[in-house]
Amino acid sequence: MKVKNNIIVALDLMDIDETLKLCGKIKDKINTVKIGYPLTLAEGIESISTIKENFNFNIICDYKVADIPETNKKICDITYENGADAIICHGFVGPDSVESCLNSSLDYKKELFLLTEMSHPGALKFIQKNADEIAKMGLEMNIKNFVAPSTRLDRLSKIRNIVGTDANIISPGVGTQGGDPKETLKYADSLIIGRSVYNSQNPQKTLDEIIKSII
Ligand code: OMP
Repeated sequence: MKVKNNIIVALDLMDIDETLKLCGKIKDKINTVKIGYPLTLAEGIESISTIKENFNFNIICDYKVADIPETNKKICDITYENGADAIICHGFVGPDSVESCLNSSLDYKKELFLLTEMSHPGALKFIQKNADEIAKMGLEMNIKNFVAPSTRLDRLSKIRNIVGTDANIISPGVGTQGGDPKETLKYADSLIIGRSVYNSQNPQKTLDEIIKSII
């Protein structure tokens, strides 16, 4: 997946018309978006194909898939069938559950991102303690795409060291959660940015400023 300007916009709005309006404003600056439960639960799984048909963006479905293997397969299959180019799954559920997502991505010739450590403060309590092992598991399973936090550059750097330079890391937490775009791109391949863009009075200008700051 080639991410234009190394920026993925998280479309965490809950209204498809508002989302399409935003996409229209930012379509020249980016080519990759992430949608998650907010939009999908509000507007349905057709949100994926609606965005695809209108803008032909790469679409990452952030469903943080975290169930038993059989259920993971159902979730991933239907998400890819509805037009997702990639899905984010959780790693803490273990290798069988992740493998099920990976197999679905291979069946549909699509991509899978493995979430290692999360960006929010609560991640310190449980997931951080196991994030290195989750990253190692992904590497052993031949997973190429990872999610790691921009809010803790030491941890992002550690996860980059584990997964290696060939892996693709996308990093949330830039902007509103405190992560710095340029510093993050020392270790990650792309930034995930939500509120700073979709809550901006002028999303194009905000993106231009971020793009300028990372050159
Ligand atoms: P903002 O904080 O508004 O920029 O949005 C960040 C986006 O990244 C949201 O869609 C979150 O759900 C998502 N995210 C995190 O913030 N932290 C994580 O650890 C993982 C994700 C994610 O998987 O995308």
